[in-house]
Amino acid sequence: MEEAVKTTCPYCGVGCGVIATVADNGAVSVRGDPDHPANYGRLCSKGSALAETLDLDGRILHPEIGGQRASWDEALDLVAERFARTIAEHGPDSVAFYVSGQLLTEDYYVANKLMKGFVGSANIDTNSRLCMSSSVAGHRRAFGSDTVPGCYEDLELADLVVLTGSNLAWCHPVLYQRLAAAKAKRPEMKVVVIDPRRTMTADIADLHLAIRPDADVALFVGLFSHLVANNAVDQNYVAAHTAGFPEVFAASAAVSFGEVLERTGLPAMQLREFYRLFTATEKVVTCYSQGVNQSSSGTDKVNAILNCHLATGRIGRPGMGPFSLTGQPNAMGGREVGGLANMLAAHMAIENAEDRDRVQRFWRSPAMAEKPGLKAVDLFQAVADGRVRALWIMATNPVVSMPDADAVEAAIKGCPFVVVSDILKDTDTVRHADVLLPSLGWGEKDGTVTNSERRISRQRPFLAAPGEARADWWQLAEVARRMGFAEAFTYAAPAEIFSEHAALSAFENAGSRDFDIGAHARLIGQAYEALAPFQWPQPAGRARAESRFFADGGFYHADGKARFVAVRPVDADRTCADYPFTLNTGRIRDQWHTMTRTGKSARLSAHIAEPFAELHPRDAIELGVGNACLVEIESPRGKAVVRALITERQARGSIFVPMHWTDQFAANARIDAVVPAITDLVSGQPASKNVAVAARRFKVAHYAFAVSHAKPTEADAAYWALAKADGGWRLELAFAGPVENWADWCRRVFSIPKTVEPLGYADAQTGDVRLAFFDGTRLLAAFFLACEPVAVARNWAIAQLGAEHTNMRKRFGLVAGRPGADKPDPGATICACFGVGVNQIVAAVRSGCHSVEAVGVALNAGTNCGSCRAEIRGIVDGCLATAAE
Ligand SMILES: Nc1nc2c(c(=O)[nH]1)N[C@H]1C(S)=C(S)[C@@H](COP(=O)(O)OP(=O)(O)OC[C@H]3O[C@@H](n4cnc5c(=O)[nH]c(N)nc54)[C@H](O)[C@@H]3O)O[C@H]1N2
Ligand SMILES: Nc1nc2c(c(=O)[nH]1)N[C@H]1C(S)=C(S)[C@@H](COP(=O)(O)OP(=O)(O)OC[C@H]3O[C@@H](n4cnc5c(=O)[nH]c(N)nc54)[C@H](O)[C@@H]3O)O[C@H]1N2
Ligand code: SF4
Ligand SMILES: [Mo]
Repeated sequence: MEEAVKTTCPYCGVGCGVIATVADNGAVSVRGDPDHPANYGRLCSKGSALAETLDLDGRILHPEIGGQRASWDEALDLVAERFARTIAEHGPDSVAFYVSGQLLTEDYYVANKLMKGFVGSANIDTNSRLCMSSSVAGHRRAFGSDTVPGCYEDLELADLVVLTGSNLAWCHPVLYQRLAAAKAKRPEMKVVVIDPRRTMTADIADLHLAIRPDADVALFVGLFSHLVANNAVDQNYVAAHTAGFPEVFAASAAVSFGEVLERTGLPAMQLREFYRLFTATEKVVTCYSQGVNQSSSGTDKVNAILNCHLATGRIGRPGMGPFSLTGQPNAMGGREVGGLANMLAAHMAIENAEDRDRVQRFWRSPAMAEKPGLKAVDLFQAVADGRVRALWIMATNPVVSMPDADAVEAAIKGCPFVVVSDILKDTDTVRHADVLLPSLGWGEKDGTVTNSERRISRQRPFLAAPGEARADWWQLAEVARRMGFAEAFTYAAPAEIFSEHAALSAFENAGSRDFDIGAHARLIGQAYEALAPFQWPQPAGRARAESRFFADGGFYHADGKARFVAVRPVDADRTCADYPFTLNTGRIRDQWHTMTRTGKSARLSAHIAEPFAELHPRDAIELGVGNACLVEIESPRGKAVVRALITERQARGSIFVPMHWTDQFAANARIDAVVPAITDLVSGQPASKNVAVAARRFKVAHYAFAVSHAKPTEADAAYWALAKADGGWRLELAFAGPVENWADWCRRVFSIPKTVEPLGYADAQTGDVRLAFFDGTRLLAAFFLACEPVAVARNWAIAQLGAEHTNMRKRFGLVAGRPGADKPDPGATICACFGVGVNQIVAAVRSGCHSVEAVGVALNAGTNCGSCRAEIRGIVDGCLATAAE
């Protein structure tokens, strides 16, 4: 019997409901949950491909100590003993946890309770430091609490949606689709995108402001002055519910329009138009994400935005408000349990003695942390210099995602005792673990997550635990018991943890704290199993009609008023003669972070299969970098080598490189090795989007492309980038010089038996080499080498892995590296769901499909998850424009 289980997508903070079905033969399929209020049935390309990421390839199936298989008892005893001993010898601050917004709330709650209430240190920080901490700090300064006031519906109800530092189309695709659909229905609705790059999100924008890096404070300070000058201030709201207006008024007045123009680099017309729209429109939502948070002025950027919404009283009402988009599936849940080093549980403050006392009484804890702990960057610094001597890393990959990543790797390597809980055996971080604990992954684990609009949903298991893998909360509770805290960690199931968390949120609360889910404090067994998605707050016995905050004030500072925060624009140009470019880093549509899951899907890997650097065409010319050449990016911290992608979407002087590639997928593309650990002074969040770098052509003698049935072993090449492909793997390569015997090289890297002779040729004149290895009618590997970037059609070559090569003509066709006349090259994949390539779309446009919809009818492209619709529109528009010339 097929079983359909309602659960939640494990990727972005939109938090879409998913229905997973397991067929009798074990095959899993997923679809959007039509009843879930985040997505109403929609899923993006990553959500739709979830079933392709669930295989057990590379999973850790049992604990390991020093690389050797161990029993759970041995591993847990060792972790408890080493942590206890380190604490006894060096004090509670000599140990630390580094956790993740991808933990479930239950896991996170237990980790935080153990460290802050029982170890007695606040040295627990999380990858949310790299993600949300500027928003948390900005919210707390303005509101007195870390509250996101609005909900998703506001984006549909607004007349103006401002997206700043957010690539919503790629990073929160279903929310983007909801916005795009609302705008299609009400074309008078305006969208403004503020981003130094022209991203796919700008596709639906009425106005795109290509702002200079980190000029956001200037932009919003200028807006504040404009609102005041044009009588847009809501005097009643400001008088009744806020404090600090005069100071901000004075600070803003000190920044002239001319200064704003200069700092933002925007044309005056555009800036005026944005200010006019914002001033004239009552229903405004301002959404922001990492272009705001990941900055040395991140917290000020947040407050500059909040100031404008507070001044106009546009907050907490339908279609109005500031909206911080959370990145990870449970970034919000992590904030609820107080997982950051400078927070306490249930939105209480660690620096507040009453709060500490309250939590201590509730937990009956022997040793409460008395001061904030180390924030991520400082934490790894403390690991490096030996202040932290035992570290537990859970559900995050800091060797890839932390700034100054090589120094972080060295710190982890040098740490006397490192525990890693992960699902994969081989990641850039896992490889340095002394103790490796196998965790449950999505589909196996059981608990709750909270999305960007404060909606708590269940993640339910539908697969059996593989091998000996166990839940993260269980691992933590077992170690806590072994450290002597058995009574406080008796949990037998996640429901018990959730109800304790809910009870703490209501404990001595009575409306004094925003986070209150007391209605669920006695949730057990079946009720927890059946828990439907709900938005907080949900206090016990006091039904709340409104799920938004602050329309009528009620802020969480002692006087109930919000604070305006006087912020000043700062000079953020870090470039100099040696490092003349600004490196900006971020995400692509179809990969998730360090690729440990999305990298398993051939379909998702087809969208962009290689690490790249987006360069402006004029910069590329000056650097002598042609399209598809390799480019080296260097800062004083490190280097990376990636493919050049030349595009007008990129501003001059600025380079965009994705954050995703790891040492597992490329030779040298961990971009955080290049990013220095510059942080926001208030939040401690690293500035990942504004790095001074040098760029140059990476000179190589040969470029190559290969497809292989077997996973290639580590290639000794100057450059390589590996990706999953249908029927095997694809490998981009470059070599500094010739290799003695190319056939032998291929045999070694593609695990081909010595007995298999290649079909192919080496052209001494052009330097081209083409080799194909067959096992009967099946292709084992094909290798194409040239002195220029290899022009062979990638999708065609990949398709040969699955094809039957019945006769010699076909086999020679492969070596010639040309698609047969019968099989045109589909080009780079645009629609991941149906595998439709750019060439196919261009052909469809040429044959009369002049809209995204028409292309959809002809090719199905863009008709499933819709994530690629913006790209299809770009291709259609591009073709039509070319045709009109
Ligand atoms: N496909 C995909 N989706 C994801 C993720 C993923 O890995 N892959 N990760 C999730 C997570 S954890 C997060 S945090 C979110 C992040 O979601 P986003 O914040 O939307 O994504 P980013 O690409 O990091 O950065 C957003 C934009 O900020 C712009 N930017 C850079 N500097 C500035 C600046 O100074 N000012 C302004 N206004 N903009 C600037 C960048 O050009 C970039 O387009 O995505 C989530 N969704
Ligand atoms: N340069 C640059 N750096 C960045 C960013 C950027 O924009 N630019 N963005 C930053 C942001 S916003 C974020 S959120 C981080 C993300 O960076 P990371 O958190 O380091 O990235 P992930 O790949 O999501 O790491 C999750 C790890 O947990 C494992 N895992 C998956 N599920 C589970 C589970 O259930 N339990 C356990 N124990 N393990 C599991 C995965 O295999 C993987 O190793 O990167 C940050 N770094
Ligand atoms: S938008 Fe996509 S990645 Fe984000 S939760 Fe929904 S399906 Fe998952
Ligand atoms: Mo994030």
